[in-house]
Amino acid sequence: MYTQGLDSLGKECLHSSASETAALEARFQAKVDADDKIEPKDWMPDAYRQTLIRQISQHAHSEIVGMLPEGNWISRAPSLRRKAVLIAKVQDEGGHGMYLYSAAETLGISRDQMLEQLLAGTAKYSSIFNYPTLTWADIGAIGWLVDGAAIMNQIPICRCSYGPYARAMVRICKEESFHQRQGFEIMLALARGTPEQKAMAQDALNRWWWPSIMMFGPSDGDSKHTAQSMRWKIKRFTNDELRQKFIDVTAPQAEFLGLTIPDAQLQWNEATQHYDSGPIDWSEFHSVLKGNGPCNRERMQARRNAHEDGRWVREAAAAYAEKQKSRAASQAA
Ligand code: BYC
Repeated sequence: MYTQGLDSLGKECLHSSASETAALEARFQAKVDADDKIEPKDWMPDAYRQTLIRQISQHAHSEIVGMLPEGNWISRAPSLRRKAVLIAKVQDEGGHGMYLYSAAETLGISRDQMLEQLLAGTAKYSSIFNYPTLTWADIGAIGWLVDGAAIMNQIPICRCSYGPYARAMVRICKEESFHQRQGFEIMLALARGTPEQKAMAQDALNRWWWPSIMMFGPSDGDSKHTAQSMRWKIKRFTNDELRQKFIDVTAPQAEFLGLTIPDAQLQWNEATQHYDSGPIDWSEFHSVLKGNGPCNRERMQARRNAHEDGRWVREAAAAYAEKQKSRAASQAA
């Protein structure tokens, strides 16, 4: 739907001289600097378009792949209430993926192309979803930490320079905030439960803490896209700034739960008014990105199977649309 009417994309500068392109670029950057939104039919540098396609499609894939670790627990949620809430949450993630694919389509890529890239393994999705959900407490930890990290990263994207992405993020963030609270509430129930339940909550925190910290991406010195994305106001904060904000809000929450964050160097620093924390094991992050995390293969196989299982639905929908089209054509004749 969104790709309709994009035929004019880039035509403006197709035959333009270097000086005309420079003028277009200057006008574009002035608009970004003034905090105006860039809309699909506006002229934009190709690198800006490609950066957005990369980031938004990776984000969409993350939402869809992110349904898998939690979906794993729908049939084993400990009560009907927990089951209903979890179903709603997983369904929300599917919806987020759909808004984000639609936002990316406004840039001139089709959903089929994005899915092909995911299934071929050429598009990334968040490292965090390559970890297993071993106990019910993991569902609490995902909501509390993973959705908590997601909100920290995504609230600033509501002010992203690209209009369709920014607007999609407003609704997504409202839902993410509910997700974070449901996770924290699961953790609170476990932390105030039996010693076994509290131990389960602590074990989940032990396993999810560092992957959640890594979710924010490489540290600023190693982040190849941050500087340009900040100039374009696609990103409003660097990876390290967001990571620090997350640690600062989450550490007191762990204390409230009576749980211990697995970082011996985590300590409030009165001088900086931030928490100091220990070093991140970047070798683990890079290994997960290369496809060698605990669940990378399983996640990709699940997506490929889902795509194959849905083939008959796509074919039936296409055949039905074709039938409607020829019926309308014969009636018009
Ligand atoms: N995992 O230069 P950098 C969710 C890649 S959904 C994998 O800093 P950038 C949720 C990065 O793509 C969570 N790859 O990049 C869903 C780049 O590779 P390429 C997803 C990562 O783009 C369901 C390279 O490393 N959130 O929360 O400036 C249930 C260099 O990095 C990761 C989003 O997608 C990673 N963690 O910054 C619950 C938010 N980190 O493309 C929750 C939108 C980095 O050059 N995305 N890479 O091959 C962003 O804000 C940014 O894209 C990132 C990375 C901060 C993630």
